[in-house]
Amino acid sequence: MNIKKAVLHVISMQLKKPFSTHLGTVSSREAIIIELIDRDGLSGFGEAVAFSSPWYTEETVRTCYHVIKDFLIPLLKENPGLKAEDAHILFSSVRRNQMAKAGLESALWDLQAKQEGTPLHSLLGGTRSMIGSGVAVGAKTVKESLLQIEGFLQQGYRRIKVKISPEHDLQLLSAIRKEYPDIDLMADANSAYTLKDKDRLKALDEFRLLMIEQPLAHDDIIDHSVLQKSISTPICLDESIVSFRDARKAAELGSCKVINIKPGRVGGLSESKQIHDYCLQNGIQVWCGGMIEFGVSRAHNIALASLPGFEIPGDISGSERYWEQDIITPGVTVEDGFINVPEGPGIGFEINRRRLAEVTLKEEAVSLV
Ligand code: OSB
Ligand code: MG
Repeated sequence: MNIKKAVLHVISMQLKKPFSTHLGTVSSREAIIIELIDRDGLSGFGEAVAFSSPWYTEETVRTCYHVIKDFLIPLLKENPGLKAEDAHILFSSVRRNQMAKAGLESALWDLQAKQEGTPLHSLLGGTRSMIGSGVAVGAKTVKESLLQIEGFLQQGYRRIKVKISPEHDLQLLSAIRKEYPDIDLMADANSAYTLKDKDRLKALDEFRLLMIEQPLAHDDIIDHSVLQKSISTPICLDESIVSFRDARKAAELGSCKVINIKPGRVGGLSESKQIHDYCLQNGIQVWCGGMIEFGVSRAHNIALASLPGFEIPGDISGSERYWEQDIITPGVTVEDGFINVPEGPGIGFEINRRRLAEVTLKEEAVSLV
């Protein structure tokens, strides 16, 4: 790919409003923007979506930085002829560290698409020109949740997701259903329950949720298979699926009917596509999850969600959902609940260099020649 150098931009931005789950609250977001520059001066961009602390997965911004700089970039340097579609095979000599791998792999995909003068969605096999957009609410009280839901529905979002835990699930969901009996609604538990809560989870069937996301432990697929047999709400797995192999096993065990695909969590776009293809053939629904990310990762998610299996609106909201000003220009916009898949080369959005500089904490260039 003729890559001359990599630049790691560590950035930080305040969220417009804090986002809460039962695990904690995110008020500001750090990330690494990975830029790969080729000999012709083209730049490909990726985003490592790990958080500052390991609350959602074991990775952090610092572990990603270390793994990308000290292990993955050296692999790239040794393999100058690498194609984006083969990067995940090359990176498999490093165990786990999915978000680090996905960040660098996504920059390779963007660069390769730009070198070929083609949009990323075409390179991935996308078939949609627009994708449905859903939004996740992370408010602390029922009142605040209802207020935010009203605002998001007015903005046209097509599917609402709320965070639940045993402390407020019935109260929150009954308040929402009272106000909005017919909206497409789902709940994400981020592992707030155990199998002991089976009856409580069974009671949620009455709310006609599209699905319940990750009710049980973050690393479980066995108990989920037991639970799925006793509730009618479809189970969607998020944290439990960190690879194609996990997806296959969960499907075979009947642990879920839906998988939330996040490229960061599964190690990149190739792995995401593999999970997508398998699920499409095996009757598992998929949708694209979110990581409170910046525009670079949002753009990669949009390209991925243009694949045929992504029929359920994902957690791909507009840039203004979280940010006063995103680092891409124009920002991602949602019109009538849909996002247009851009037709420009690569991710199809430009980097706003002024904004990037404004939010940069640290920048380091690494030579690949
Ligand atoms: O569990 O899907 C999740 C945000 C951060 C980490 C994990 C999750 C989430 C969300 C919101 O639910 C996704 C978004 O709006 O980007
Ligand atoms: Mg989730």
